Amino acid sequence: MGILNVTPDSFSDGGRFLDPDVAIAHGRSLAAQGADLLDVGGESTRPGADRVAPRIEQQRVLPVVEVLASEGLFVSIDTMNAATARAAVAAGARLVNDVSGGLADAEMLAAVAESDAEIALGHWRGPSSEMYARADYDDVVAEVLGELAERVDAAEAAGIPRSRIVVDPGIGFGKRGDQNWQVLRALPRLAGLGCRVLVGTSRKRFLADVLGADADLPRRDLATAVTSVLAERAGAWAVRVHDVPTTRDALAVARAWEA
Ligand code: PMM
Repeated sequence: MGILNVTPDSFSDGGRFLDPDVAIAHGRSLAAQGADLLDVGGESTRPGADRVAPRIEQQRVLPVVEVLASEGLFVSIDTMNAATARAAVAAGARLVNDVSGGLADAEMLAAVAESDAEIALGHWRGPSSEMYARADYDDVVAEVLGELAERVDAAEAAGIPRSRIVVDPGIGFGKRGDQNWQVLRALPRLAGLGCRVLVGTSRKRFLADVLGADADLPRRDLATAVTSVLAERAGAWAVRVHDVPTTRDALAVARAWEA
């Protein structure tokens, strides 16, 4: 899954793709580099970020979703707003990627249920402005698995069959350094929920904790490729990355080893 952030303030690529034509060109290029899905988002979820009005979010993402979907590309919409999800699905998005797992907007699960879109439910403990304050766990793995299982149950109860549900452990969302590694080590257990698994480590701070805070983007992208290969080995269905070629290369090498 290639990341297409149409935002002024995402933490590694904010402002680069705010112009719709530039965003569309970048989406095409991610697809040409081997991304099977394009994840279009109009609201930054970086730590400390403020919420964006759905109207502004939609102005950013809808023209991009519409063009890329009309070209036959698999587009997902990264949003916590039901109204944006509905509008993006109408514009051709096939997956709603909600990092809040349907918690941020009470209408979200119903909005997806009434469409034939898929939904990715992220593990989340509150908005970016407060997520680290809530990173308090006795057993991070058990709590993440339990809370995600509740979100899957809620989605099913709203009328979305498990075959249309993807789960995501929400790396960096309400989790500090080592808690992220504990959750990643437990990915096979997450797959045990019976849904496809999506993992997003791309360029995140817990990688810089390993590499050193001065690690530049190429080094973070290499680290992302390593974690993405390990996630695939642990059963992930998709990995969400900024730099598609590096992760594609790493996956090809890992597959050659196994073949
Ligand atoms: N991370 C970010 C945004 N959206 N969606 C999913 N499903 N999983 C993630 O881990 C995730 C996400 C934050 O990263 P960005 O600001 O670099 O896009």
